[in-house]
Amino acid sequence: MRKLALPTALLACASLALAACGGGGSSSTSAATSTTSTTTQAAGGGGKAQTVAVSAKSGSALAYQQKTLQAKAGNINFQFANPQSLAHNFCIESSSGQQFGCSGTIASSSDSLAANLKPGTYTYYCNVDSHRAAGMEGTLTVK
Ligand SMILES: [Cu+2]
Repeated sequence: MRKLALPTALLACASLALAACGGGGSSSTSAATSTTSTTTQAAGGGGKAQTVAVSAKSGSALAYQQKTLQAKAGNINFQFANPQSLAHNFCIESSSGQQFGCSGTIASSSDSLAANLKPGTYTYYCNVDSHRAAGMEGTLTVK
């Protein structure tokens, strides 16, 4: 009996969906019909993070090469390149002033800043000294 039982079980497994035999982990069979799930607003529905390139102007201008940037809502990886020997960075704030961080302050190099952004209009700027006031900023539109 025992010798037969095991192969039979294996056969049964093989003929069924693999998940039915191997898994068994998700014990979410509690049929709770009363609770309404509120987890449908999970963040990052977009999947992979997109990459948006931005750079400081060459030369010594206190400005970015791009006056505007566009991105899709979700996880965004901003790749900031600074060809200047003068240090700059790349920071983001929302139209209401919420800060989303800055890249490293770098010279003759590049760095990245990751942010999860909702649709809206944002400002990106360099927070080194008075660079922003001098015009080192731009508008980021997230759709
Ligand atoms: Cu700067």
